[in-house]
Amino acid sequence: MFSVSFLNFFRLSLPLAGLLALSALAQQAATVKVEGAWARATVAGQKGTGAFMKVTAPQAMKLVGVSSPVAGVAELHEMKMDGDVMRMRAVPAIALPAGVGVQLQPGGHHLMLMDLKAPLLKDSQIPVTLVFQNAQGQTLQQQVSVPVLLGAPGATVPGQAGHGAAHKH
Ligand SMILES: [Cu+2]
Repeated sequence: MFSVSFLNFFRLSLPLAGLLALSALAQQAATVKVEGAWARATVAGQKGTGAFMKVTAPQAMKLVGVSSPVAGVAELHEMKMDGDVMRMRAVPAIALPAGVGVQLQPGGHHLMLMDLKAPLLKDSQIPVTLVFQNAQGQTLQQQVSVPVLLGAPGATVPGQAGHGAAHKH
């Protein structure tokens, strides 16, 4: 009797162990917190736009890539004042210190969606895949559904209202 029930237990526990291993992997790929994501709506003929969000990684890692099915090309960008001129350029990676919310925002680091296949319509949602590299060199991907808006949503990030007010353009 004991041997039969032990065998049944063994048969049941093997697939269960496999499922637990799979869910642990899935969780590892989804540990980065993304808040207040939005992409700027575009008009017909406009080929590029920016996407913005606050990204908080639980451990030090780097944002190393971005892609979206709505864009032929997607890059990590940085905006900087060069004398009196605001310039934008692609960067290979954006550092994410452990537990620190990094703002991707207009005027700073942002996600650039280019070669758009269709205008991004206000109040639609676009899928965006973020690619991270952790300290061990492993690549992790995370899918984000990003709302398309005309401008930054008001005070979506708690504690950042004053910051936003100080940076009106
Ligand atoms: Cu840009």
